[in-house]
Amino acid sequence: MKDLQNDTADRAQAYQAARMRRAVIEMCRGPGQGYAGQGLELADVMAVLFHGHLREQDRFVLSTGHAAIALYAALWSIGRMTDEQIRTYGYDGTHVEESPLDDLDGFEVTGGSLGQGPSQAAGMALGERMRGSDAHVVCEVSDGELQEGSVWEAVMFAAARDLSNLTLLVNDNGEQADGATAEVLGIGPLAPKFEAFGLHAISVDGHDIPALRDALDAARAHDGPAAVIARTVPGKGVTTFDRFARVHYVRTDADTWQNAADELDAALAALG
Ligand SMILES: Cc1ncc(C[n+]2csc(CCOP(=O)(O)OP(=O)(O)O)c2C)c(N)n1
Ligand SMILES: [Mg+2]
Repeated sequence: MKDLQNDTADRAQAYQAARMRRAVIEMCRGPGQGYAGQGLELADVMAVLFHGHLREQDRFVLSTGHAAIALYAALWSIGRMTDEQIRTYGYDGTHVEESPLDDLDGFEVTGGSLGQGPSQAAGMALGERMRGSDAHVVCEVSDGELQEGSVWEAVMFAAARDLSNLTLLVNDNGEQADGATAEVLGIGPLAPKFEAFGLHAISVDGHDIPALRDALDAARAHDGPAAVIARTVPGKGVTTFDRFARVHYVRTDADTWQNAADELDAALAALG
C-alpha cells in the first residue's frame, strides 16, 4: 500500500515547486530578463528544503549568488517575501538584486563572487557545533563553482573536522556561463571526487522530489559531512524554455514570458 504520508508530502512539495516556478517568471517578466533558468531548475530542491527539510534552527547558505532568484522564490513561498518585493527583482534601486547581499533576510552570505559559500558554511557548521547547537547547515553550490580551489579546501576542512552538521548540495546543471561545464573545465566524476576528499556522496535526480527528500535526509543522518549531487535541467518546467537550456541568463520578449506564465498556471491548476 502506498504510504499516504509520503504521498501527501510529495504533492505538497510539488505544488510549492510549481508556485516557485511561477514566481520566478513573475520576477523576470517585469524587467524582461533574469536568471530564470536557475530559478526554474532549483525549484524542486528548494521546495524540499523550505517545505520540510530545514528546521527553524538550521541554516541555508546560497553560494551561487546569481541563483538568488531561486531563494527569493522559496522565501516568497513561505511568506518571508511579499509579491511587491519579488516584483522589484533586477530593477535599479531594489534590494532584491540579481546577485544578493547578506543584509537581506534569508541570505547568510553575499554570493556574487563564486566559490566562497562552502568555506563560509563550513565555518558556520563548526561554530554551531562549538556553541552546542544542533543546527544543520545546508550549502548550495553550483557545478561551475566546483572549478574553484576554495571549494575543495572547504571540503577537506569539513572532512578533517568531521562536520556531521554540514550538507553540500551541488546544483549540477552541466552548464556554466561560457558553455558546458564538461567542455570549459571538466569536474567529474563528482561522487568519487567528493568521496576521495572525505565526504559521503549521494547522487540524485534534482527533479525527483521523493528521491531528493531521501537524499537530504540520508546526508543529514550520515555520521560525517556529506554531499548531495543533484542533477538538474536548466529552465525545468517551462517547455518553451528548451531553447534557453544552454543560456546562462535569459533576456526575451513579453510574449515569451507570458507563454511561460500560462504554462505554469496550467501546471499549478493541475496540482491544486
Ligand atoms: C570568482 C568568480 N569567478 C567568475 C565569475 C563569473 N561567473 C559568473 S556566473 C559564472 C558561471 C558559473 O557556473 P554556474 O554557476 O554553474 O553557472 P550556471 O549553471 O548558473 O549557468 C561565472 C564564471 C564569478 N561570478 N565569480
Ligand atoms: Mg551550472
